[in-house]
Amino acid sequence: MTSNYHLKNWINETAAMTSPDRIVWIDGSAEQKKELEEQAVKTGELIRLNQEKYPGCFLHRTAVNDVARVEGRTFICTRKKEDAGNINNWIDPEECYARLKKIFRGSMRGRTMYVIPYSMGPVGSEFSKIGIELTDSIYVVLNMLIMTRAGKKVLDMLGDSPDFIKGLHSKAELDENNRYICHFPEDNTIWSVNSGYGGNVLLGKKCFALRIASYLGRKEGWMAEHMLILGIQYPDGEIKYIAAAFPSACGKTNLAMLVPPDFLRKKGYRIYCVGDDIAWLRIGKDGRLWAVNPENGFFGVAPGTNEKTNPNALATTVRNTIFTNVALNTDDNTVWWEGLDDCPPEHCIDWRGNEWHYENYRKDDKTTCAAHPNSRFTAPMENCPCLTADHETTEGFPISAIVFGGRRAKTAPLVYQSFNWQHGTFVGSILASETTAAASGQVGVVRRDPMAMRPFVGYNMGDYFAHWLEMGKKIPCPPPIFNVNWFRTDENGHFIWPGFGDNLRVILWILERAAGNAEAVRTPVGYVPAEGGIDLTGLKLKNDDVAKLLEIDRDAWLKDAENIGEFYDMIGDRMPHELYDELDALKKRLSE
Ligand code: OXD
Ligand code: MN
Repeated sequence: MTSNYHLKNWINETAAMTSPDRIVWIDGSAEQKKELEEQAVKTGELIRLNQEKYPGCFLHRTAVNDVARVEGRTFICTRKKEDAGNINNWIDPEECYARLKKIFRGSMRGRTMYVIPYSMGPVGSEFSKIGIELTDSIYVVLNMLIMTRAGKKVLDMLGDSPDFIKGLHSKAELDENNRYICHFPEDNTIWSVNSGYGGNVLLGKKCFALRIASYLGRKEGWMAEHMLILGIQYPDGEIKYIAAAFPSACGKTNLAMLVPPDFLRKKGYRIYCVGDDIAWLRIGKDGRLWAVNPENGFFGVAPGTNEKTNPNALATTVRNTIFTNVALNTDDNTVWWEGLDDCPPEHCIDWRGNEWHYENYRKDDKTTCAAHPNSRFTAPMENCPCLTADHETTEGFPISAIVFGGRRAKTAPLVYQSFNWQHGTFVGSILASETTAAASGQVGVVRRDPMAMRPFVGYNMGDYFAHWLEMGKKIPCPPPIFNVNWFRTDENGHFIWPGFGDNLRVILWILERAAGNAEAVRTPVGYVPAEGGIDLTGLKLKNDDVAKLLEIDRDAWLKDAENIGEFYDMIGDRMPHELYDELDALKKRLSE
C-alpha cells in the first residue's frame, strides 16, 4: 500500500513488539468495511440491529470496567515534567516507553494488526493533518472509518513524508490496572493500551486532535480547541459562524444541531452544524480567525437525546451508526436509552448484556439504567440533516464570536461579553461547571475546566493560557469573546432559561453585539444585554426574569474569585501575570 519508508519501518518495529498474526491495511473501501462488519458480527463484537429500521447500524458493548475516558490513567510524557505542568499526569517518556513496551509485547498474538491511515480535516487541505493508527480492534477500525477520513487516499496524500502522528493501540487484556493513555507530544506519538472505550482508543479524536494538536498549535501558531462550530443563516442568506466551548454535560451536541424556535424559523433563520466537539483555529488571510472541524463523524452521548432535545441527532443516528453500551430492545432488535422516550421496552438487554426490567429501575440511581449514562453513538456527519453544505471545504469558516459556557446555578449570567481578548482569555480560563446530583452524588461542587480543555491540553496549562494571550496579539481582527450559562436556577432550583432551540435567541444577541449593533450594559464581569436586547417572542419569560438571569451576585462572584485564585496557584509559576492582573481587576470592580 505504501513505499513510505518511515511508515514501513515503524510498522515493522511495532509488529516485532506486539507479534500480530497478520497485518491488514485499511483502504477505506466499502467492500473492506463490509467484510470487517461481517467478521465482527461473527465474533460477537458487534450486534447487527434491525436493518429495516436501522440500516447499516450495529451495537457494541465494552467491558464493564471500560466505559469512559480515564483522566487518572492519561499521561503527557514530555522530557521535562514542567512542560506537562501540574494539571496533567506525567511520566518520563523513557520510563513510560519502557513500562508500556512490557505491556505491548506480544499483546497482538493471535490477532490482526490493522493499519488505519486517516486525515483529521478534509484530505489535502492545508488545515489538515495525517495520523496512522495501529490497532488490534475491529471496533476501533469501524469507528475510525466514521469519525475520520480514512484509507488509501490518505496514504497517497502522505507520500514519502515522515509527517504523521504515530498512534498505537492494543486492547491487550483490558486490564484496568494497566490501562494507559499516553501522549508523547515531542515525538508525535500516542500509545494507548488495555482499553476499548472510544475516547481512549479512537486516537484521532481527543488524543490527536486535542492533546497533540494543542501542542503543535502552540509550536506552529494556531489553536486546537474543544469547541463546536455552528453556522447561523440570516433571512437575507448571510451565514455567520461561532465557535463554542463547553465542559461535558452542558448540551454541546444539542447546541451544535439546534432547531430554531418557530418564530425565527418562519422569519428565515437556519442553523448549520459544522462540528460538535473540536475546532482547529487559524488566522486567515483576511486577518480573521478561521475554524475547521477536523472530524468526520459524531461520537455523541445517547441518553437524553430525543425528539425534543435534539431531533437532528436522532435523525443522524438511524443509519450507518455504531451504538456503544445502549440497551437492546429484543422485541424488534432496536436500541433504547433513558430519555429517548417515556416507554422503556418490554424486553430489553441492558448495556452489560443482562436482562433488564423496568420495575428495577430507579430514576435517582444511575446503576439501574438500561443504557450506560455514557453510552454513545458513532454516526457519520453526512447523515446530519442540518450539516453545513461546505463540509468538505479546505478553507474553514470565519468565526464571528467565541463563546464559553459552563453549568452554574447562581454566578454566571445568561450571557456576557468580555471587555477585550485578554479579558476574554481570563473568562475562558475561569470556565467551570457545577456537578449535578446525578453525576457525583454531591451537588454544586465547582470543577474548574479552563476553555473546557482541562483534560485535553497536551502541555502546561500556564503555557496554554500564554498561547491564548499571544494569539490575541497576532490576530489582526480577533472575534469578541462571550460567556453563556443556560443553567441558572430560581429560588426553587428550577432552570429559568428554557434552553435548547431557544438558545438561538442569545446567540443572535451575541452576533449582533459582535457586529456592533446591540446595546449592552457594563457590569463588573463584562457587558450584558440592555433591556429588550434578547428577543423573548413567544416565551413565558418577562423582562424581569431576564433581569434575574443577568444579575451579578457580587458576594457569590467574590467567593468564586477566591476559588479562581487557588486554581491559578495550582497551575504554578508558568501562569501568565496578565491573568492574575485580570483577577485582581475583577475583584476590584466587584468591591466598588
Ligand atoms: C467527549 C468528551 O466525549 O468531551 O466529547 O468527553
Ligand atoms: Mn468533547
